[in-house]
Amino acid sequence: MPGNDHPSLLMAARKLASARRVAVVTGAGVSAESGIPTFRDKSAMPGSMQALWKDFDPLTLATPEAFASDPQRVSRWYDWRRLGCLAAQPNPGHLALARLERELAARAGRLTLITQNVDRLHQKAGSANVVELHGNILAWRCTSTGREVTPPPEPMTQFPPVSPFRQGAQLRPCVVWFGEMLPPDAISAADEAAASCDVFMSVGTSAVVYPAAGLLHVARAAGAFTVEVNKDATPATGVVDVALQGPSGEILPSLLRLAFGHAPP
Ligand code: BV8
Repeated sequence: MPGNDHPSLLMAARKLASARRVAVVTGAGVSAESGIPTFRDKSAMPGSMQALWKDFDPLTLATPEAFASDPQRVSRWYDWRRLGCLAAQPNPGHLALARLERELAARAGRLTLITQNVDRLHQKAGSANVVELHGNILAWRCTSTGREVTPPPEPMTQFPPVSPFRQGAQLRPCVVWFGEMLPPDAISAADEAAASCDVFMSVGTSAVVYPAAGLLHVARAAGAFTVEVNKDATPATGVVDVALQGPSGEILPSLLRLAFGHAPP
């Protein structure tokens, strides 16, 4: 991980300190230090949720076809993830992004936090201006009427869960599956933020899922200074102005300290 005097870290901090409009895209990596498994990172920490993850392939289960062919297996997988997200706590990376929103607001600036994650940990950390590109796992909706409900914070007892809104219908998680369109208001808000920011950051994402992965190119084309914070190299690493390699739970707090000083108590 780059040391605090690392030139790349210093340059990114300087750009953040003078920025007014910042757009950040986060992926599963930003929640990894909260114990929530990523999609493509197979390094399972024993005893964590990741240790159980090896039995499921997210890319085949996170699809409408999978739910249609095996609603019991898919809804069981999502309820298991939902309970893990409810129990998870924000890590220093989430908290640093919530601080960045406050620091920018204090300077008449604005942070747009665009997330691919469905765990709502950014909101739990205090971030307000969050754009959820892929929905959220805590709300579920009726497969017939589309009406939403938030199940209680305890294990579901029936798979797939039955809809309370229409006889014979089921409940599915309010997430965007592969092959499904993203919420139009979310993708337009994300596009607008990427096209009008001074600094764009890609944090904890393998940068392979579209259209989220395309936002970096929108920001670059618009002249933003671009930064990646990620444990491993990705297709974004060779594109950004500064690539900071390491855990976001360590790099983001360092970046904020260098840009804005120590967090107020
Ligand atoms: C759509 C919700 C119209 C469900 C998810 C254009 C080109 C190519 C393909 C397409 C395209 N347009 C559409 C597609 C198809 C597809 C797609 O992109 N496929 C990919 C796989 C090629 N996109 C879609 O289907 C989208 N829909 O565009 O509709 C359309 C449809 C079909 C055809 C054309 C147009 C819908 C995409 C949304 C899918 N739903 N999630 C759920 O959660 O179950 S995506 C899923 O992947 C999650 O949201 C996840 O967040 C997301 C991306 O993954 P990452 O977040 O990046 O997670 P990953 O594990 O991959 O990486 C984690 C990274 O963190 C790693 O790099 C690791 O090194 C790093 N890391 C780990 N620990 C740390 C860390 N970094 C820092 N600190 C740490 N501690």
